[in-house]
Amino acid sequence: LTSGNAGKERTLAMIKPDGVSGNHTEKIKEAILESGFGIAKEIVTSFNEDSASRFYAEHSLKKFFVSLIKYITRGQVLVMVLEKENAVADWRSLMGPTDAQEAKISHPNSIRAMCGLNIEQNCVHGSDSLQSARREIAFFFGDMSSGSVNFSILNYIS
Ligand code: RTP
Ligand code: MG
Repeated sequence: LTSGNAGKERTLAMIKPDGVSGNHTEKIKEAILESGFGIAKEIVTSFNEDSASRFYAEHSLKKFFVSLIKYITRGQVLVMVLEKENAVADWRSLMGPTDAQEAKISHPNSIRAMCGLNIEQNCVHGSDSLQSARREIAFFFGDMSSGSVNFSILNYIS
């Protein structure tokens, strides 16, 4: 017997503060489900400066880091674990390019084209590799004793 999860991969998707406050959540979730992803886990939460700096540690030396932390801490985010074959690459592809202005031209049906504003306020996040996906899923959903999630989970949605 093969399990229902055979061949499935998991990735971390996040609707960023501009996506949540802009009322794009339902539209984005529809696109996710229409593209064949399952939503395995889901939470609404928010970053503080500390948790945001740890989540985006790889960008700590970039010029845009301070601005990125300010942006990602400005409101609630919706974090999901998506499940499907080839989930990491397929979610990146559904999101579109980082720069939402570029997305509007080159990938007009992508989520960033629909909901994003510019290269920073681009509405959604997706893990960039299987390794990142494992780290990011553990960051939000790993057990509390690991110390990875020490910011408040404001609201659980089953
Ligand atoms: P993400 O991590 O959010 O899925 O986006 P990404 O892989 O497409 O982009 P990445 O290079 O990892 O950058 C992380 C986030 O930082 C902001 N950013 N701002 N001002 C800028 O030049 C700039 N570049 C990136 C974006 O919010 C980007 O998603
Ligand atoms: Mg990235």
